[in-house]
Amino acid sequence: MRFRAMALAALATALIVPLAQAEDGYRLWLRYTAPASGVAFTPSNIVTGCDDPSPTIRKSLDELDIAFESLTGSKLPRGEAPGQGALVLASAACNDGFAQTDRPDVSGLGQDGYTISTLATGDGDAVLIAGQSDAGLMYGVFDLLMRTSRGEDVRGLSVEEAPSVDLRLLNHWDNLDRHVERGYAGQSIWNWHLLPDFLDRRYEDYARANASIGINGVSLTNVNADATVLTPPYLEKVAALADVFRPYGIKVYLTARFSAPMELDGLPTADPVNEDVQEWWQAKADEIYARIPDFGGFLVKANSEGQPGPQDYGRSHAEGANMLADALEPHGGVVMWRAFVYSAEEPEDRVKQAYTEFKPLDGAFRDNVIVQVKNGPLDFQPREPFHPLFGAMEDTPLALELQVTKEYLGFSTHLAYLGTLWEEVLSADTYVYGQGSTVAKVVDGALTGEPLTAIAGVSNIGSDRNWTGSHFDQANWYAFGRLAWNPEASAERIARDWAALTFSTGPEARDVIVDMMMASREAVVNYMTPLGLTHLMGTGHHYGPAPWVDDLGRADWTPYYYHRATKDAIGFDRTQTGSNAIAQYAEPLRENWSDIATTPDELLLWFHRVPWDHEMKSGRTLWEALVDHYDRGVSQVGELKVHWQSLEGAIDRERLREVSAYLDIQAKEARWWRDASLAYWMSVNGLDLPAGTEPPAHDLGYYKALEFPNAPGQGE
Ligand code: GCV
Repeated sequence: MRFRAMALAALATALIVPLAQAEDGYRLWLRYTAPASGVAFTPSNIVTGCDDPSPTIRKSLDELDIAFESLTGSKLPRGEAPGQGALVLASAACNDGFAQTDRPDVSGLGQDGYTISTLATGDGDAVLIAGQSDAGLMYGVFDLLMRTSRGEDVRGLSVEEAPSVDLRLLNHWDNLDRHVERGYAGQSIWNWHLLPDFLDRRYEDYARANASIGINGVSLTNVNADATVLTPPYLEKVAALADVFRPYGIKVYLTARFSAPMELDGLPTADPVNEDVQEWWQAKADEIYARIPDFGGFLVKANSEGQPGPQDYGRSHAEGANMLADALEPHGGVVMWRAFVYSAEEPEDRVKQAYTEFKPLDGAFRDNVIVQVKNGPLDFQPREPFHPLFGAMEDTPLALELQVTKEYLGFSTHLAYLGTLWEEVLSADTYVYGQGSTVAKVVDGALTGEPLTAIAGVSNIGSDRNWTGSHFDQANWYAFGRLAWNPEASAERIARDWAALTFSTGPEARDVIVDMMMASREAVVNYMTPLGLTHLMGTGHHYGPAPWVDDLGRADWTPYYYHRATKDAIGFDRTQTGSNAIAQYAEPLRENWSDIATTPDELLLWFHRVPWDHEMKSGRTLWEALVDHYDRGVSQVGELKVHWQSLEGAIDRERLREVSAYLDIQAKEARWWRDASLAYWMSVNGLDLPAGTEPPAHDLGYYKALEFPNAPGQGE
């Protein structure tokens, strides 16, 4: 029997080793494979400035071990004193082990900042990574490892880095039953049933990945919130996750259901001015902090899409947020209060409503409240103008909310690199503080002077082996972290770094991948919602085209509400003659966007109602231009496929094959989008397709009859 067991163990090892190296995407951008040019610098040893490093520094040392073992075949030895070729780690709390003359100055680097520089020692030059905090030091370690993985020589480097934004959060829309709202990568990674006793290894790998890109907060649960997460058994589970994340500098946040005092403890009301309600939340905050001393705070969706909130009692969003803020304030917690609200009564153009609601509340929020605003005024569409609240709230900290999961951009099957979408938003000029008042500068506090700054990304992470449902969607997680750290970073530079870390450091293959990524989002816009069209997706699940839908419970959930196509014209008039949504923007945007001639083509039908025969800047009619965009989108996906196939032999076969199959799905669905959209527009405008254009493969009835009751990620 003993022999049998050993034989089985040996077999298991033989199976596990190759599987562990399988190109299944599990290792994300932390693959630590030797770059094509070789590892430029392998330190002789690692020296830390303290005998008893903190958990964060210990995790940094573990990461160096994992990385160098993978990169070079062996871990770096530990050294006693800095010398020639050493890697030296120092922070304010880990500095006193050095001789006075060798002691690095770590003051002034800020909470999460770090430097990588040369440390001259009596024995030659060492590489120094220094952070004021241990978390800063850890970010520096990851930076050095990423550079080394990309083939850079870190000797002689002089890097000084600090994040521009304080709170860099992932928002999971994960339910307690592990369904992920708008999730396309399997179930939630939080296994609530097995927590707190079983800690999946994934939790730590998730934390490593987040720390490597500077993410320092995680809201665990859906904003369509379940109060159960605030009960003692669940708080114990949350505390177990917080313990895993803490050494990586990551705090946990929870979504707070506004009606929790009623649901959990039978209070007759959740009115924020009621003293019992206030005391309930104070006691709840005390209870949470007793278990999780560094708890980040609450994320709240209130009075939006059926969620309870202060308006149920005639109170304002500020009154609701401030009540929670008062409960968290003694513990240092924050409230992230979402501005994604629109009235149940549909009083005005939906894209105006958040501004109408929140602008009058500017200055009314407590200092520990951040109003969290989606990048555009509608809802994470493939393209929207930036949200007019950016710049408009001069006395209120605003967090930018981005959607990493691709609810409206083809789920996880379509290749759509969101770095370019986010760069477009962040670099958009609000003009509120004069030219150059970009959204990035509003969000990072440079213009407003707000002391509290935040960016949140709706997570695309799930239990799929590759974490995000597709290999390329990992890039969106990565890009989110990089842009949250530095909202002025270049999307192309981020794509290049990611491609080198995941697929190839060989410049040719890397450049092919970067080119594909950079073109991908515009391709999606072209075949889904060109020329400023928006919200044309299937009802509820948002999978595929359904521009014909015009009869849902409320008009502003229908595609028709947004395109308003008739025989003569298409588009939503948001100028002075229409809903006047442009009045929510500053000059000169207001003036530019009032006039069709000065409105960029990509926002044309967002702001204007335009006759089908309108002559575009290109000289074509609107109809011809629209058809051309659909065709372009389809052919761009075809090009993505050709580029991808050219990588055969340059990247591993497993991922080559998987991405290839996904691109085939995307090609099929791009064609579906084009054909269904054209069939519908033609049924409305009665126009023929321009000469030489391929007709839709089916008639409109075919597309209308398609149903997808089991499409993934649906909401309640
Ligand atoms: C969590 C959109 C999504 C909803 C989501 C909502 C929100 O409407 O379709 O699933 O709900 O945004 O951001 O709150």
